[in-house]
Amino acid sequence: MKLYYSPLSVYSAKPRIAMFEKAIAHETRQVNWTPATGWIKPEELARLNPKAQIPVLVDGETAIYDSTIILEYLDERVPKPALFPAGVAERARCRMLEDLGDTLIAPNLGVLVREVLLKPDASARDREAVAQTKAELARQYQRLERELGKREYLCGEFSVADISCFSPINIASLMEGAPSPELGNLANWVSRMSKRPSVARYLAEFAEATAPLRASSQPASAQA
Ligand SMILES: N[C@@H](CCC(=O)N[C@@H](CS)C(=O)NCC(=O)O)C(=O)O
Repeated sequence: MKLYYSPLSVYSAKPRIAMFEKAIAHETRQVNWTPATGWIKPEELARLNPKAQIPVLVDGETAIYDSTIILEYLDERVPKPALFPAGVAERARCRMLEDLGDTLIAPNLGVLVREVLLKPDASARDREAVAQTKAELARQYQRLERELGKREYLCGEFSVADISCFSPINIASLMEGAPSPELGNLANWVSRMSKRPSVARYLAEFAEATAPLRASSQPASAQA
């Protein structure tokens, strides 16, 4: 198998963590992003995915795009360890929580990249846009706090829901969008997730890829 992805891409983290979790050996083709260029896409990406987006998984003659579809494919192709719960209702809940990460948390990252990461000088930011985004993130974090309750993972066992919610929370946390530490269930879950070997491996790759961005987003006064 071959994965087109970027360590900076919120949706690419999903197959990356799932493939580490399932110990699926695979080749990779990294797609780069810089603030100056945006995504630098390989010419074949539009052929593999009509949306020309990452991630894309190529398995023999089959190209699969969209992180949610890729995770379903991987779980059917390599069933163990399972990334979906067993019961029908639990599976539906798991898919809804995966969707929460993908469509209610991740879309807030655009504003944080534009207004926080790329504007180290806070006085230049669109304060209202940042406040609205943080308020929306806080609403979703409160929901996750309730969904977690006393569970170790969102669906009991580790699942696609954890992967999908963790990725945007981790990226938002780099740009002033971290969950409040008062949300204790969520804070414990973030810490548990970060120590899980598949996630820790992804986080090491993420830290390496974001080091130059983190350095350049420091206000001039904080730079060495
Ligand atoms: N729903 C898709 C979204 C994929 C997506 O938005 N990928 C971004 C990177 S995180 C991308 O390729 N952006 C480039 C573009 O849209 O041109 C998924 O879950 O895979």
